[in-house]
Amino acid sequence: MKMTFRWFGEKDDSISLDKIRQIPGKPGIVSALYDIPAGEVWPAERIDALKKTVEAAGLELEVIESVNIHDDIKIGLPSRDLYIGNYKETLRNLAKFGIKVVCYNFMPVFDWTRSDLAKELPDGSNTMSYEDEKVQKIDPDRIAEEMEAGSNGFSLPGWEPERLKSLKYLFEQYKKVDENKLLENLGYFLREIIPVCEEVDIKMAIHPDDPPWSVFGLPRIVTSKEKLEKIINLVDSPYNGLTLCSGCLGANPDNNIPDIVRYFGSKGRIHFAHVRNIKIHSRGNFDETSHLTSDGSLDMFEIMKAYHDVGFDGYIRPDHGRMIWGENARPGYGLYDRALGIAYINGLWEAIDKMKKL
Ligand code: CS2
Ligand code: MN
Repeated sequence: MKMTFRWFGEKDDSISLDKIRQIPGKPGIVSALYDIPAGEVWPAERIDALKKTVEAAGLELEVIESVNIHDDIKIGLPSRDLYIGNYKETLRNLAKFGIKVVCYNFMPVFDWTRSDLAKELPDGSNTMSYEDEKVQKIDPDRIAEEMEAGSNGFSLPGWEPERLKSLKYLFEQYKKVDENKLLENLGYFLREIIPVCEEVDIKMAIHPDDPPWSVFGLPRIVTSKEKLEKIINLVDSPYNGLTLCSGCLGANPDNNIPDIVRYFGSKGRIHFAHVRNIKIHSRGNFDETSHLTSDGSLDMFEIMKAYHDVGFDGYIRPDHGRMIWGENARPGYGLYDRALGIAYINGLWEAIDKMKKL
């Protein structure tokens, strides 16, 4: 596995590359051009500049999270062809600078959703929390404001103001899109772009829906093993793969993460692993926790063992962390708890590896 760490760029991250470089094992960087609205082409010069900044700090940039998909593609409007054309151009530009994996999601309108971005835990740390009843009651028109209010002044990935301008219009459009239609539209998109991916050697890695069930009545299709299977079968190519996010899928206790890792990992379809733990209080209600198994509901040893058993050699990163030791950073993306997550994941991996050789 190749360890990485998500970074939001020089202007919008509280953590410098110099600090990331000192994390044990020196992880690679996962980043994006966060200011480019979904649907537009990423200019080669901007990718070049990002790559140079990362490399000047002695680090590597091979994974992009995310190149977001324009809603017209998800809805299946005639204008999708224009946006798909732009997506292909972006992929070609990324390939010129050695990008190997592109993470994306196919969630209608909103990216991840939480009811609290800084819930205080008994030990005084803060974490992101999800209570289904609270979330489903929020007026979708207001959720963008609520998320922004709790974001410590940082922009939130997937909540770019550009995308949220025309919420009413989008909700109207999605009335015609059920789960089957959304899957069909994903198929249309993948059939167009995967040949380009094969040509330029970039692997696509779809991120699960967070949480893995419908919110605000919008359809969601990246939620379970069965749904992931449908997605990889839309185009049968190793370039059509997954970002396996344990904390997202694991929020539904019916999803057995080690089993899902083994299943898709042995098919060579997991290109990017997001490792995070959550504590499920009751169905639909959970807090994000430290990565440690005993702090949450997921067995991180079993998850890492599954990756090891299938010979996982893709990219991996700790996902969200809590805010600890008084840090002020983007919710979920502080330095300390994620760095602890890396140390822990690396520790599990080394132990599993050496135990097998005894
Ligand atoms: C989130 C998402 O769980 C996560 O990793 O931070 O914003 C994620 O980056 C996107 O859904 C991927 O497209
Ligand atoms: Mn994730």
